[in-house]
Amino acid sequence: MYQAKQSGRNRIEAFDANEDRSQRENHIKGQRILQGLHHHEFVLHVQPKVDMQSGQVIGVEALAQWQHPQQGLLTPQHFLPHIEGGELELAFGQWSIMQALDILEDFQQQGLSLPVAVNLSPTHLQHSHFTQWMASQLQAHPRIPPRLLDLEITENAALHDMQKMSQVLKALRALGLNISLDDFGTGYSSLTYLSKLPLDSLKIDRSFVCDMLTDRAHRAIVHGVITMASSFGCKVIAEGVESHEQCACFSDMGCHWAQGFYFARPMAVEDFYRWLQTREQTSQPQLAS
Ligand code: G
Ligand code: MN
Repeated sequence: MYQAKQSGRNRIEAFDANEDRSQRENHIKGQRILQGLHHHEFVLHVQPKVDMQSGQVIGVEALAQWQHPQQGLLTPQHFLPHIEGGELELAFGQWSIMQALDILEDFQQQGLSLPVAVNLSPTHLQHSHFTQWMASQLQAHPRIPPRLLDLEITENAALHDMQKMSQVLKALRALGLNISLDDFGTGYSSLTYLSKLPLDSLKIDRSFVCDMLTDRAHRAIVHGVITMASSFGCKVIAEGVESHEQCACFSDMGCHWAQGFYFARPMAVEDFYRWLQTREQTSQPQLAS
C-alpha cells in the first residue's frame, strides 16, 4: 500500500514536471509563431470546393501555411496546436480573416466571384467585440459582398453554450456572412448543433469520408447527416475526398459538394488561377462517366 502511494505520488510529480515543460515549450513556440506573423512568414493557400455534378468550382477554403525560414513550408497541424486556447489563437484568427478579405479583393480584380472560407475557432465567438470587429473589417472592404466570406467554425467545447453561440452566429449572418460547421462528426452533440445553431453549411469530417466505402456504420451516419442537414436547409460538403468512388458514394446519398486531394491540394493563390485556367481548357474530373 505504502509503495502504491509512493509510486502514485511520483507519478503525480512526474506528470506535473512534464506538464510544466510542455507549457513552457508551447509558450516558446507560440512566441515564435507571433514573431512569424509579424515577419509575414505565414500565407494563406486555397483549396477548391467542387460541385461534383457540374464539375464547377463553387468556392475555396483558405488554409494557413507557415513559410518557415529554416524548416520550409509547414501545414496547420504543425503550428495550430501550439496556439489553441490562448490570446494568440485570437490574433491568428483575425489575421486569417484579414488575409481572406485580401484574397477576395484579388479575386474581384480577376473577375472571380468565388466564396472564400476561413477557419475560425469558436473561441472568437465568445468575445463580445468580435461581431463589431467583423463588421468594421467588412466596412473596410466595401466592394466585397459579405456573402463571399464563409466562416468555418470548428466543433469544440466553446460551442457548448448553444444559446450564446446561436445569438452570435445570428448576428454574423445578419452582416451577410456565411457560417459553416467544420469537421462535422468529430465532436459531441453534433445533431443538437445542427438543430439549434443557425448554419448555412456543414462539412463532413475527413475521418468519416476516408473509411466510408468499407465501414457500413460510418456510411449510415453520413447518410443520416446528409438527410437531416437537407431538412434543416443546410448545405453539406464532403471533406477529404480522394477518389472517384467516394464521389460516387456521396452523389448517391444526395451530397454533391466536395473538397479534397481528388480535385486539388491546397495551393498558392497564383497557382490556383493557373489551375482554374488549365481546368477550363481540359476535361474536368466529374461524375458523369
Ligand atoms: O479541418 P479542415 O477542413 O480545416 O482541414 C484542412 C486540412 O485537411 C488541410 O491541412 C488540408 O491539407 C487537409 N486535406 C484537405 N483535403 C484532404 C484530402 O483529400 N486528404 C487528406 N488526407 N487531407 C486533406
Ligand atoms: Mn476547414
